Amino acid sequence: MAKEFKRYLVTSALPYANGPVHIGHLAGVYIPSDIYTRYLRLKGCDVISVCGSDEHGVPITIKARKEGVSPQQIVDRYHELIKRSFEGLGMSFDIYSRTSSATHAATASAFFRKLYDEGKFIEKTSMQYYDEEAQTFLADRYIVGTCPKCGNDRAYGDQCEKCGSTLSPDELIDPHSAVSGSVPVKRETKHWYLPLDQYEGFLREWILDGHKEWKTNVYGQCKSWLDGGLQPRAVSRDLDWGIPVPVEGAEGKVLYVWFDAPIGYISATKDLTPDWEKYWKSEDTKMVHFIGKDNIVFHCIVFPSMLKAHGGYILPENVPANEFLNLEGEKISTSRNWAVWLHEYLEEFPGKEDVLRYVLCANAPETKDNDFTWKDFQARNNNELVAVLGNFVNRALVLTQKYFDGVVPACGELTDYDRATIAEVGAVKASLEANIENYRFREALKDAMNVSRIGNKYLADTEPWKVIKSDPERVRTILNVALQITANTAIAIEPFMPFSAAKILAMLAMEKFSWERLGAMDLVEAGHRIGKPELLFEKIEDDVIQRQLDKLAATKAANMAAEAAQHVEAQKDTIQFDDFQKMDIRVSTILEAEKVAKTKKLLKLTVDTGIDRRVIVSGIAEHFTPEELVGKQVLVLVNLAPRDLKGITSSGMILMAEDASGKLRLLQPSEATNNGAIVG
Ligand code: B3M
Ligand code: ZN
Repeated sequence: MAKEFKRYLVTSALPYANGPVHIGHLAGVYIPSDIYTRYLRLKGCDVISVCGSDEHGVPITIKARKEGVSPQQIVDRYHELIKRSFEGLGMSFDIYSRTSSATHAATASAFFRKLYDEGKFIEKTSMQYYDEEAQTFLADRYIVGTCPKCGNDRAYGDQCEKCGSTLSPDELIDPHSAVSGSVPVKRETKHWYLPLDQYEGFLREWILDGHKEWKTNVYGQCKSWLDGGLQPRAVSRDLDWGIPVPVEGAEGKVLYVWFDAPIGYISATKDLTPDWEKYWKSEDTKMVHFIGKDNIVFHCIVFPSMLKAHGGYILPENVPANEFLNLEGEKISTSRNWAVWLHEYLEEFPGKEDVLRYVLCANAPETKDNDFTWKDFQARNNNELVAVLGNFVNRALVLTQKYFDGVVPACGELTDYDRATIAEVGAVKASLEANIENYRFREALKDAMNVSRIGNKYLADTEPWKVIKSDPERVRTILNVALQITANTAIAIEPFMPFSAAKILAMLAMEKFSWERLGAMDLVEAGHRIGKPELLFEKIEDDVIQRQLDKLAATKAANMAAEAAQHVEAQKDTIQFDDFQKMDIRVSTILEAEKVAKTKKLLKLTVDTGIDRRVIVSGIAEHFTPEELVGKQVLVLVNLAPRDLKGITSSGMILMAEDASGKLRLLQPSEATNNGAIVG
């Protein structure tokens, strides 16, 4: 039999405060954790949900350096932005804390100190990359080079984002400093290591034998880490941003961000309640970590080993990590701005918080990477939220207003069909619960939507708008049943779409129901007066979606140009002065320009070279219109051997520059110059 727990501790990965939150974070971590927490709360469980900003680590100092501000300014900015946008989306954390807090510094320091005092660390001196120009050690992302596994030339000292491999700085080919670009030297430095190899036996037993129920992607990753053999891991870094290593002789050293960040869950709980220990130290607590797949090793291997080494803490009961969400077929990327940012969505789609929550849950990358597309977003809104959920609730309420003046009619005798419908609604609860409790949120959402699907079908089949003429008594029963289903809908969707659930309750003029009432048919009493019906969802038109697609297209174009700019062609072989002297280049004026018939690219230009008037055929028709060329001065290589193009003899070549995006530019003298002037 499954173990019974008295309380729940839900944690959600602490977002790095070096940028805003995007839909990938939401679908992978925060939407599922919020659904789970809201469900448990509705059930009346003792549950707390903790989260906060991860404010240490190299990504933050790199961002600060790039912008020329302090790391503190960066984390202050993004902590506020993330916190506000989470609230905007209805994330119901009991606390959203931050790892730059005093509580956290004290908690993480004490944690480290206990392990240190008890001899749980290995102290090791090693040679590490050092940037002599910037006078700093190069931890993690400060060192960049070529990935030995996939050849990506922008891999980091801790990870290659292209192939996903975990790396150490020593594995990088052609390492260089991300700070100064210089080639680093090696210098001796001392660090503390957690000997993970000593925890292998414990981890094998706890995960491989004890948690076979974990999601296959999570279990599989743990198994492959364990089978690969664990190594001691450094828990300190040479950096000036972080929690100082609380040991004498450790100046200039801070705790590694992945050592302090998970302890952030503990400090957040401390900030939330003086009773924090009952959540962290009692075997009656079920702790669940919601994370993305790139965090599995830290939450399943490293943090549990830390907790075990410390002693006195519980371990997670489950770590339902998700895979990644892509955007329009491409990997979401913060640096390439390929994302839908939460704070922008909230601004651009006010009142549509639940639409995003719905789409991201319906599409969550639970077992494999998945794709978010704006077309799918639109289709799900229009065909599911508007056409099913919104339509049903609206019909039930509007018909009650229309036929009974907004007063809930009494239920008369039930037909077999009514009874079958009621039974169907009643069956939703068990399935919905099993799905949420087993972290199958997509399936759970389908169950929740089923309530209104059943209601919609019920109204379509019973046709109260027709029956009202012949049998108004029957319509009382039909609408009573429909209103009970409406109230059930509000319960079922609350964990997923809290704003819409609250709207339905407001329209019913009812208070929130407890989860246990799901399936009941006496939720709304006869004689109760309902409120004013409003539309729950509105259709999203094509132009709204097109604007988002245009925005992405602009991002893509900007990225392509930026990437091209980084690839300047290598210099050609050396030539002698004589070689150069052979080229006769003259200032000339374009007198006439016309397209060459039956070609896409060719223009026939008549130019005055100062020497003569001649014809030059140039493959630039896709870049310039004939009109914009006429009258322009250009540079012409006049002694290029003539050649025939489409039956026209071309005598010379107009010089142009091709920019990073492939656009052509004319080269012109800076001021008007006589034709025939020699360039050299
Ligand atoms: N800051 C999130 C990330 O990898 C990382 C999670 C910490 S959870 C303790 O984006
Ligand atoms: Zn790689």
